[in-house]
Amino acid sequence: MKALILNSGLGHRMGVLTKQHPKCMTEIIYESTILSRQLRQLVSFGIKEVVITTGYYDQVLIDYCNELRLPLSYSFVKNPLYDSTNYIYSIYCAQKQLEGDDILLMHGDLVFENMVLEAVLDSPVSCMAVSSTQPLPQKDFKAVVLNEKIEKVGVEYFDNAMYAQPLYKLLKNDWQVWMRNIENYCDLGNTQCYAENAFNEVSDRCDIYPVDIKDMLCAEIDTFEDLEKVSKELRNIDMRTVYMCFSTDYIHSAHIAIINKAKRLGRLIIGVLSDEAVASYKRYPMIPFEERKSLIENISGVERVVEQRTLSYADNIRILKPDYVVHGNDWVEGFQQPIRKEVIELLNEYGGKLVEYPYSDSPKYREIERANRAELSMPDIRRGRLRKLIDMKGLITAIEAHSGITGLIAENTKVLQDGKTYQFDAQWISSLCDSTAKGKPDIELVDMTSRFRTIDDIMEVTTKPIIFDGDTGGLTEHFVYTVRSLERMGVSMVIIEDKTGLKKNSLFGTEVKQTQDTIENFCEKIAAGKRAQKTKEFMICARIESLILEQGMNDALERAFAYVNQGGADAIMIHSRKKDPAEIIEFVSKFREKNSLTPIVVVPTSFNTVTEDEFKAIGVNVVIYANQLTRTGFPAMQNAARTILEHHRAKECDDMCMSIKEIITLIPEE
Ligand code: SPV
Ligand code: MG
Repeated sequence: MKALILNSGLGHRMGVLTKQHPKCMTEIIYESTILSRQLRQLVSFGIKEVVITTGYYDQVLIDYCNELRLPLSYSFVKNPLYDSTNYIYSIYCAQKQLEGDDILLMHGDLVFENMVLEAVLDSPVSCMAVSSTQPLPQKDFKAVVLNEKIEKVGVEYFDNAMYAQPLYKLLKNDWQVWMRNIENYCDLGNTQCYAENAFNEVSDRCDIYPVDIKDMLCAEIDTFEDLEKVSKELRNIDMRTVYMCFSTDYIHSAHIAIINKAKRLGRLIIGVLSDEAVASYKRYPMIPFEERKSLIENISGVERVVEQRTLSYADNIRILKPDYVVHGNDWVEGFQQPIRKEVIELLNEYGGKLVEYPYSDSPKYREIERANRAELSMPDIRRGRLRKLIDMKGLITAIEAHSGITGLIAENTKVLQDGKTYQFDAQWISSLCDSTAKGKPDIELVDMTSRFRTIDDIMEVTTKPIIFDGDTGGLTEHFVYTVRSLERMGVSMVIIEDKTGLKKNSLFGTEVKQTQDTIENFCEKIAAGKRAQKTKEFMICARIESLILEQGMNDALERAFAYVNQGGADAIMIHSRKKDPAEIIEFVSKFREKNSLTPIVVVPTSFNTVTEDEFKAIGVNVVIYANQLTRTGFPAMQNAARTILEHHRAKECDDMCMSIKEIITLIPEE
């Protein structure tokens, strides 16, 4: 595509302003002239070749273009008869330079906003800028539209006519038809009319369609009044702001492409999603907020970068009141639909606009994302992430997983609520659920080799950190090996409970005989585990069973402080099987009076009325949903099995089943 700018004319009506240079060199805003602004616009749309017809002060014009030092290749074509012919003859002079290419044709005194140029250039067919909302001018061009095509262009038409401006995109074939008739005109000495007169005769073969620019700026500068009016409008246009938001931690060509489009609309402000919002919406960010922010700050044309703390744009839109919000059209459907709806509603409140560009979902970018996820699943990267998430969010959640598929549910389940996204931060490999899945009781019967196999199955298909239920940790001499194995596998935390002998599930409480370890022994077990570990990040959490075994609050607290201060535990878990959360709340507040830093873990299976926010408010850091997938999944299976037996066929079971399509989408393809 080549641009053709017609600049041969005298521009008489501009008086002194065109005494020493052609009209296109008139300053229109700050240090921009009509021409320099047009040329910069062309550069920003990726146009590289420009044909400029000259005449009046031609050398001044050529020197000026060269001094602008823009990445454009110019062909200057002088119309030697510039003072006695119209631009039809200038085009005729440039016919060689205009052969064989699509042409973007504009008059040299035309000023338009970028959205106009974008609409024209985006047209898949030849087109002309017209407006359905601007009044018909008395003297200037109007276009007659018939059967959706432009039939005639001229100053004299009023019926079926629209406001029109000499800005065209002309595909090669259409241009050739028009050009041939321009040649016919000039060969016959018909050089004082508009080039459009030649078009009007061949419009049945030269298919130009109207592009409606409505109220956007696209105007010729013929007089001082035009200059004043358009300059003022441009000042307003230049003040417009554009807002976009990025969650990405790497920049690829599609990001640059959409940024380039967005910055044409105005001063570009980019929101960078906070680490917490990225982790909740997508996955753990590969690089932290500050680095992502500076990455974006250093992209040319980005004027300002601000933090966006939720997936919802609401807060930033209310503060910044951007004229435009730019986004890919991928959010028209799917998960982000409500976010988009909210953006539109907020923009409507003050007349802002949402501009959407086609989303580029190239396999190349999906490959990068896959590589990032693969990295997050690696042991060394995964292990330390639990601690980072606790530091980042204050409170994190984990859900039980006991197989690859339950791991995928923990990994991929996401909910959008009130402009925020929620997903689980980590996975809990419960002894109860792991044993149950194997049809065994929860009494440390399933050996470590088998438990590690479960971890491996889950790790193979997920990226989220893993908290391992280590039961009592077994003998200290065995526990040290367990620690090293878990660490090597990439597990982030092991939780061991302070019981000895034949351990039973805590939810039996005192209904079965269970023995609590001594403080000294248990501290030594923790300390041995800490000495054995090879990395800084691996965490050993001491689980206190005093409330389960009805040993009282003081015992629980004494043990908690000893396990942390003497044993060196990285976290503590306090457990209770009461429905009433009172003893948990009391424990947490008393522990926090003396220790504000050590993470506290809770498993609210019984005391399940407390919300995550309430736990966070009292100082809890990790909430584990320890068995809900098992307790919902297996009854559903029992029910299905019973239904088939009752009906002697599977039809009645169908409504209870997930479709094959759904089950397939649960499992991502590699
Ligand atoms: C488990 O999930 O195996 C636990 C938590 O240890 S609880 O069942 O509540 O004891
Ligand atoms: Mg357990």
